Amino acid sequence: MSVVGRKSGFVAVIGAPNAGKSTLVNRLVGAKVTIVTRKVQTTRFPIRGVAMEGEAQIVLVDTPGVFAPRRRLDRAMVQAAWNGAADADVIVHLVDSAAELAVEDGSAVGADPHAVRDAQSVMEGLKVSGRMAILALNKIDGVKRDRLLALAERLFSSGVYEEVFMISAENGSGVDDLKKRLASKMQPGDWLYPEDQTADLPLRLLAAEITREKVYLRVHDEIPYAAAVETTAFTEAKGGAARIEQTIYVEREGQRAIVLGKNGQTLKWIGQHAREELCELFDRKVHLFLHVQVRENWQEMREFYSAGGLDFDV
Ligand SMILES: Nc1nc2c(ncn2[C@@H]2O[C@H](COP(=O)(O)OP(=O)(O)OP(=O)(O)O)[C@@H](O)[C@H]2O)c(=O)[nH]1
Ligand SMILES: [Mg+2]
Repeated sequence: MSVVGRKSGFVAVIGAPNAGKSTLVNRLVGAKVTIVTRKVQTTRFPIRGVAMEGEAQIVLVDTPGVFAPRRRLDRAMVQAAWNGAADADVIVHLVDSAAELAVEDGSAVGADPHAVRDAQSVMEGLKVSGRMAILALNKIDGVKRDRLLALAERLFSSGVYEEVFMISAENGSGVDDLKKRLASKMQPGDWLYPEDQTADLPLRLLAAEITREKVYLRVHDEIPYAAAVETTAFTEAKGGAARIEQTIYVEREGQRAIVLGKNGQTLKWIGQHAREELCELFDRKVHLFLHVQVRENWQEMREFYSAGGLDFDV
């Protein structure tokens, strides 16, 4: 039986790569549940974060960016994003307003040409699905007000949005209003998670994601998308510490050398930053051991997909 007054539901955050979806989910939750980098295609599988607003529990689903898929991993990521939207009670389409205006101006520069950063493909997907979404224009900290309003009008005229919010996921502006609105759209029913739980990612996976974030931050320019991280052991050590062993997979020997760096300096940096964050996240001492291994075909290995809930066969 549900407790009187309680409400809950799922909100999927979808959008082009780099729109700020993970930043928004972390901001709404008030804790880091999903990793953020300035690179496109950071999020690889749907991640749930739990936010509370009064008596309402909002389960946010961070999704991989929607773009024109090419490889198997791309296809699985894009499908996971749409599945996340299909299963949710509310869809938030997050748009990087600065990038969108750059596309309008013809001044967009994309490091990866197949990762189209505009709102069009998501808008079309919404049309096909017949679902209405909340449009959230993000990164308003970097755009002029009049251009923002014109952009809102243009996107809203597509007819797939019920409302528009203008926010900055980074500095929090407008996010409280959006959160209140999402809470009001939750349905009567008991909470889906304990009140104090913010994430539901298995610890091993979360730990691997934190390390992957550091790998991305440090060597993404040299080895775009070629790295994956797996937690191979997560055990108790002396004095209440956790012992975590992880393998960083790369596709070629040369990439292994890049991840290691001169005298192992790069790997040391990655390990140090990951360890610090893991200590904070798990609120305990962490001994982290990183290995780098060449596995040419990790993107074709089934277990990488199932671990993150991705479908291998798409
Ligand atoms: N200026 C500004 N930058 C932002 C804002 N929100 C997010 N960012 C930045 O945008 C970049 C991408 O953020 P993410 O949250 O990783 O974006 P994402 O949509 O999850 O990206 P993928 O997982 O790759 O699809 C990061 O460098 C963020 O710091 C914002 O409101 N303003
Ligand atoms: Mg993301």
